[in-house]
Amino acid sequence: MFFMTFSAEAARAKSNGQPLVALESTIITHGMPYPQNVEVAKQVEDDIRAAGAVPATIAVLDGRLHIGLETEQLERLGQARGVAKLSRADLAACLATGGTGSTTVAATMIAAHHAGIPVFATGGIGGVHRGAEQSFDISADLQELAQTPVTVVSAGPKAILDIAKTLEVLETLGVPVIVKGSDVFPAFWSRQSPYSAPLRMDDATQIARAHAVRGELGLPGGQLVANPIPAEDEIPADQLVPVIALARAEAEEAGISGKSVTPFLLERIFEQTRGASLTANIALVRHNARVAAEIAQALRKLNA
Ligand code: PSU
Ligand code: MN
Repeated sequence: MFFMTFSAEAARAKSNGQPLVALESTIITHGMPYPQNVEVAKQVEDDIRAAGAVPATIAVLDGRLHIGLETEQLERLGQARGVAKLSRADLAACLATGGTGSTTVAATMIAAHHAGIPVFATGGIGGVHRGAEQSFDISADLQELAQTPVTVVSAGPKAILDIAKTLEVLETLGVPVIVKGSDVFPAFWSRQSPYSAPLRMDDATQIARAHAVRGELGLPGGQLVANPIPAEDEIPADQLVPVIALARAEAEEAGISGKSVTPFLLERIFEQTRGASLTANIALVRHNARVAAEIAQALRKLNA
């Protein structure tokens, strides 16, 4: 496609028929501070390689949709200031006007699907914000899961969101929410939320098969995999309650709205936990990358 560029590694993987795993870039530009963001992005790519798949970090640079970033492109994006945060609504506009932006879960799913990559690893997805009954703030990520056939491996939504409402909307939209290896729905930094797993699967092959069966049935949309953070890395949910409450109060005070809400809350939580949230975040993204690599390989075998 005239606006799409594959990295050398991703292009090679495509032509060799190797399994690829897509990675988003908003986590790099708006989700973690520099320089940890770049270190983590590289580490996660290495984790995917070590697990037998090929990483493709997705971003828009100077009007081109990159499927896989070269090291210097990743480093430049990680240090850039004022980069656009792209979702379904603004991805095409950014490409058309020669802009630069990082891709959210929604935009990364669109790009991955166009590039023929059915599996994508991230940390947390966007969802229904608390107070959405007033603000109407519901992430476009949820609609995207309902219409684009990509399996997204996350650690569940952060407790900055309304988890119960997020699960309700996903159910309404017909998105399969699969918890890997647990009967309890996880909440990002914590292994447990008060909610039970809508679906449970214990291995990557089952998840890959479910993805394939949906395709065979002609069902649109993808799957959300919620992969609980490893026990040794989790932060108990009660420790985060006051931190999240403060961050939300600050956001309200400062009149933050629209796509600035999620980055604002994430930054305040990182600051207030003095890096503890960041350490846990890194561990869970790496864990998700390994699981996504397994699913990508299982899908490859099914389609062989
Ligand atoms: N949640 C996180 N970390 C993130 C994001 C969400 O725990 O980095 C990012 C993802 O890119 C997600 C986006 O797609 O924020 C959702 O933003 P919004 O709520 O504005 O839709
Ligand atoms: Mn929003």
